[in-house]
Amino acid sequence: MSNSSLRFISNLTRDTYALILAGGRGSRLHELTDWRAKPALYFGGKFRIIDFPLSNCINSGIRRVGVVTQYKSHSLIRHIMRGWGHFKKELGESVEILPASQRYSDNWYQGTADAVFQNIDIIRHELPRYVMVLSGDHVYRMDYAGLLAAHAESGADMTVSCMEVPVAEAANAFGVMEVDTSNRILGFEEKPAHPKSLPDNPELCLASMGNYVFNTDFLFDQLKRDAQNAESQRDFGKDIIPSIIENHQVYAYPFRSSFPNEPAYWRDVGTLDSFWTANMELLSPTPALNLYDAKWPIWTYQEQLPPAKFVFDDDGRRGMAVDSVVSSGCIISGASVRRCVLFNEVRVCSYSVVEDTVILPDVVVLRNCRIRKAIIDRGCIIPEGMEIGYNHEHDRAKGFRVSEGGVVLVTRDMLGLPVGYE
Ligand code: ADQ
Ligand code: ADP
Repeated sequence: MSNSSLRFISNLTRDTYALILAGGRGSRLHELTDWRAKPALYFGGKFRIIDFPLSNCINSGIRRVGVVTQYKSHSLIRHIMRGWGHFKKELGESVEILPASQRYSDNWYQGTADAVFQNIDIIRHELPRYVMVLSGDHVYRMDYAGLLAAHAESGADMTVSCMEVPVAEAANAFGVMEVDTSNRILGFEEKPAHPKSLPDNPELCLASMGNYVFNTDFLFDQLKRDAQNAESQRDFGKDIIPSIIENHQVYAYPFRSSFPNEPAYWRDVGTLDSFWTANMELLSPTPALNLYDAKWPIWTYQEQLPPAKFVFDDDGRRGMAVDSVVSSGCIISGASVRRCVLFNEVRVCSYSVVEDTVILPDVVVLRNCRIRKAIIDRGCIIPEGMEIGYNHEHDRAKGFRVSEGGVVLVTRDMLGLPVGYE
C-alpha cells in the first residue's frame, strides 16, 4: 500500500468515533444471559464477546470508543473497566462506558437508534467526522478501515456492512437488503419472513451485520428527525435505514475476510446451540476463526494465573486433555477431557470423563462424573458421580435445560448453589 493511501486510512480512523451497542439481552441464550448481557458472555476459552468488536476497533486504529450498556450490565462494566480501562485520554485514546438513563427522559434506551440519540452530546464533544455504530453481539475479526475507506470513497451518507448468508438463516433474524451494481442500497427489510435473495443465487441473500458508518452531521439530523416521529420504534434496522434509502446515499459494504488465506468469519452466537458450536469449531486444527494471529490480537482482561496442569492422581490415573482448549489455572487430575473448551480455573477430578463440553471459568467437576455435550456456567460445582448429557429425560428432571440441538446447559442456579463465589 502506498504512503498516501496509508495516510488516507489513518486519517479516517483517527476521525472516527465508534459506539458499540452492548445493551442487548440475548434472550435465546436463556439462563446463560440471566445475570450478564450477551456481550459479556464468555467465548473461546479466554474472552468475552465484547472483546471482539473492541479489539477490532483498536487493531483497526480506531482509538475512541464508547460502549453503550443497558441490560444486566454489571458483569460487562466490570470486565471493561478491568480489561479496557488503561487507555490514555491525553494520547487521544478512550474506551468509555455509556450507561442508559443518563439524560433526556426517564426511559431506558428504546431501540438502537435511541441508544445513540441519547449519547449525541457525548459524541459531539469528540468532534468526529464519522461515527461507526457497532453491534456488541458478534464474534469476528474485521479491519474496520476497509469499511471506512469504502464509505469515504463512495461519498455515502451511511454505509451498512453486510454478508451473504443463506436465506433460511436470515429469515426473521437479520436485516436484508437489495443493492445495485455500485452497492447502493435500493431496498431494506428488517427481519423479513421471506428475505429477497441475490439476483444470481436464490439460496443466498445480503444480510446486515448491524455495523454502520455515518457522516456525523447526517447521523445527528436523522436521529433528531426520527425522535419527532411518534410512530418510530427508534431502531436503525426498523426505522432509520428504510426511511433514508430513497433520498440519501446509503451503501452496502460486503464484508470479506480482512486476512489473506482466511475465510470471512462472522458469528451471531445468539442461541445455546450456536454458542456451543462456535466454541467447538475452535477445536479444529485450522479453525475459521484464528485466535493465534499475533498481528490481530484479541485483547481481554487476563487475571494473573498459574499455567494449566495435568497430573496423575493418587491411584496413578492419568489426567489428560486431547483435542481441547485449556486455559490458565486449570488442573486436570486423574480425569479425561476430550473435545472441550475449558476457561480459566476449571478443576476436573479423578475418574471423571468430560467430552464435547464448554466449561466457563471457576468450575469444579468432582470425582466420577460423566459429562457429554454440555455448557457448564461459571462457578458451578458438579457433585460427585453426576451424569450430564447421557439421558436428556434425567437431565431435565435435575432442572437442567436441554437445547433443540441436544446441548445441556447447567448453571449455578440449577444446582441450587448460593450466589456469591468471588
Ligand atoms: P438485532 O441484533 O436483532 O438486529 P438488536 O437486538 O437491536 O438487533 O441489537 C443490536 C445491537 O444493539 C446488539 O449488540 C445489542 O446488544 C444492542 N442493543 C439492543 N438494544 C439496545 C439498547 N436498547 N441499548 C443498547 N444496546 C442495545 C440488528 C439489525 C439487523 C442486523 C442484525 C445483525 O437491526 O438489521 O441484521 O443486527 O445481527
Ligand atoms: P460474570 O461471570 O459474567 O462476570 P457473574 O456470574 O459474576 O457474571 O454475575 C454477574 C452479576 O450477577 C454479579 O453481580 C453476580 O453477583 C450476579 N449474579 C450472578 N448469579 C446470580 C444469582 N443466581 N442471583 C442473583 N445475582 C446473581
